[in-house]
Amino acid sequence: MTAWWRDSVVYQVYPRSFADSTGDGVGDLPGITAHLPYLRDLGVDALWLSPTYPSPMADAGYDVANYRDVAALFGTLTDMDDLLARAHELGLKVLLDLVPNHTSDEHAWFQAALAAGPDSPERARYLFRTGRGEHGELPPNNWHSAFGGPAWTRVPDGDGHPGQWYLHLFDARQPDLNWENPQVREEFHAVLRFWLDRGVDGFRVDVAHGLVKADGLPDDDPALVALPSTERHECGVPAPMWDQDGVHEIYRGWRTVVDEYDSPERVLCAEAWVWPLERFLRYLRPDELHQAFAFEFLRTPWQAGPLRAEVLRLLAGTAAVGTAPTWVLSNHDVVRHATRLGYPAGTVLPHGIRAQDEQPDAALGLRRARAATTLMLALPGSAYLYQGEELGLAEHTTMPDEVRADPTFHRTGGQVAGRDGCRVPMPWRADAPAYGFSPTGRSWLPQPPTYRELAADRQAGVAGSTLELYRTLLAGRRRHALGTGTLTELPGYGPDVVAFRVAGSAPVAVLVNLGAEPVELPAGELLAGSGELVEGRLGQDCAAWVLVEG
Ligand code: TEU
Repeated sequence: MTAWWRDSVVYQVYPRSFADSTGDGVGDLPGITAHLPYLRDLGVDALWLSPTYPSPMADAGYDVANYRDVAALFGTLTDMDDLLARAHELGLKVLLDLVPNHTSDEHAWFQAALAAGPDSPERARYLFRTGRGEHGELPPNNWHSAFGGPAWTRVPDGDGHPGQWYLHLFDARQPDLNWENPQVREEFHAVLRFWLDRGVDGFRVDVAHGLVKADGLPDDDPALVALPSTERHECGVPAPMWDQDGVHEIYRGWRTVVDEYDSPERVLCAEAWVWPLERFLRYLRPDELHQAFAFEFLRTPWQAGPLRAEVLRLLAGTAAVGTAPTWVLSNHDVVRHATRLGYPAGTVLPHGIRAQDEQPDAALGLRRARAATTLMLALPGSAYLYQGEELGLAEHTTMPDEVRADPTFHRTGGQVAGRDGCRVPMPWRADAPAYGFSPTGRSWLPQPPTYRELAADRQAGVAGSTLELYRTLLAGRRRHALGTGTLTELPGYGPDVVAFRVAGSAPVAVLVNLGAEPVELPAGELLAGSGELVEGRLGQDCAAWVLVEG
């Protein structure tokens, strides 16, 4: 039997913004639990919760102060147990977000490290170094934080004078752990067990490619060090802080722990921004992580050639290591695909969009986003959805700067808008306060007025709505076992058409038309379409599934 995760569709819940049960304007665990039937009805197999641990929220919870509890803002451990129990009752699996690269500066270990001073065992759990320069006044190396600014912060010594520096690849409030330290390794095995024992079905692994740093923390290439992190990854020159060979031993250890829990099997999914493909596939070897997000697919421009090539390349690559791809189009770190695709193909988007930036063509973006999802959900492998994409939500592109919370915005002195625009609370009911997100109408980030028409209650049961399209696709994918199917190219279509035959329990033709010329559909039953047909033919930026003859 195929392992459940091989073809699962996982829905990412961003807890702050999913559903607020208390009225404080921030989503919480009871809010999620109350909406689990919605996720069951949508037709997903599992949910992944972005971090809900105690945290000062300097990076929306990706700064963990205690790995064995729940933040009061989100609820209690009992609320988490209730969520797990209810999800399992409904046949849904639950993944948590594990953040192993760094802790919060409020974690007991970091506080102890500050108090203990240089050369102490407490500091050895992190990456403290003496600075360069005559008085140690310069950072130990030239690395940059992924959020902008230097990757080092200096702390005072016991006598109040400037002392050592510590490394943080992200915010200064997210000190990097030292994974060469056996205590760190033991601690994370124990954390895995803590949650697996409570019934959690797996973890998404944050910054999976960052845990091990090059020996001696050498300078990065000065010409490349300031590149945004994704560009730094794909430039082809190895970086001393990413994708070091030593990281794989850590995952082999985790796999051993996770494999002790086998009914049901538990899963580890890597967030690893790693290029080229051969390096990326190393994370997916049979004794390492089960899944790793196909970010290269997410980044593929809306053009038939590159899309076709990327699908085939990733299927072949993952097959060579005995697994299947993990497709994704949106998450809490990237501009939502309904907005991304509303710009001309090949546009290099800034990290977040502001009112003064060029605005997307919203209708075009939504049309293409629906087509992109129609393609993705037909593909063999697993797929991750990000909350709200099933409603066709766009990025909030005109959010006032005063309300932004992403440290990227603040660390770049407002140069980079950051990720708040994709993290806006969900619209559930068009006519309720905060569109049903919160009983008091409060919302930690403002919702744009366009969310009203997109509210879940406006779309449920409405033929042709994005919500119903997702339901149809998820049901069809399940019925025809497309996730475990085999994919071949369908011959006979022009260069602007992506055309595949996916043979699950029955053969399904999947077509995406990226050209201006309408395309004839193959004979068979039309299972799903992302847009209206034009005289029976597939229009531009539309996709369809057709159940074809054997
Ligand atoms: O993201 C890690 C990561 O490398 C990027 O997606 C990052 O958000 C981007 O480069 C910023 O410029 C993960 C989480 O998904 C993200 O939300 C966290 O902020 C980050 O780790 C730190 O934990």
